[in-house]
Amino acid sequence: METITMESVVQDLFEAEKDVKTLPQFANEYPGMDENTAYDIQEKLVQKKCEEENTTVSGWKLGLTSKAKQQMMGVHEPSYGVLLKNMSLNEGESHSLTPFIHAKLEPELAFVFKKDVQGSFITPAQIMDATDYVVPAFEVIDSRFEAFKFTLHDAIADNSSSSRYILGNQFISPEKIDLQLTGIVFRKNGEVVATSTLAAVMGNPAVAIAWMANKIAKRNQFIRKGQVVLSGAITQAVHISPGDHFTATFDGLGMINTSFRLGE
Ligand code: OOG
Ligand code: MG
Repeated sequence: METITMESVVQDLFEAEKDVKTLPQFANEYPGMDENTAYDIQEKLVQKKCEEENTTVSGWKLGLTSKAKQQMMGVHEPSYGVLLKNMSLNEGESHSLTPFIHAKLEPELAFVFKKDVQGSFITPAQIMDATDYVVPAFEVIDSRFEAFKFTLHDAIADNSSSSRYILGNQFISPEKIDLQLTGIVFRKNGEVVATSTLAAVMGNPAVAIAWMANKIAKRNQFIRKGQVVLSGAITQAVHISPGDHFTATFDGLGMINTSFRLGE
């Protein structure tokens, strides 16, 4: 893809988010957009957001790490995106839906790192060793593409549909919980919308994080001390309507909750 085209794609994605409007999918328009180009676009988009929104990188997110999400989106492999400080929302509060196009919510497990994780053959055990604590999280995703429909490469360019993230307040060492069997109950307005266990995320969320560490190493990137990494959704994502209240209860890790409203 030519540099000039890439710049305009970055601009389109940036403006779509800012102006709360959708774009047609790129993949059909730019058949040459391979995975590497899609991550190039993501990198430029993140850089632009840091500059124009006066923010900095706070971590990473995995996408499409569970069968529920892959089937929902018709995609068969994971992706990653970058989290910024200004994407963080407080747990337990009500948030305005004004900045979102067609937001969805999904429960995830967040890993917060106490060491850098650098290298190309990172194992899940190294991820566990470098993790300070894990904490229940919600991710608000919002695709900049029409009808929330995209190819894997479209979504990668769009920073893996990232929008906001919410961390809970019960921190625990990953050694202290079972990273496969920990159960999750996801409720919307009091009704159970999904149940799962952490094994839904590639068998074990530490496997997903290790996958990402090795994937970003190919682009000379690494997880840094202090960064947060979202595992990828543990259940399917649920559309957010005004007035909705969500909770996710994690076995041994407590509950997180949040709600959404119209207006400011
Ligand atoms: C892509 C991002 C998916 C997850 O946790 O699976 C994601 C999408 O489905 O929009 O964040
Ligand atoms: Mg997610």
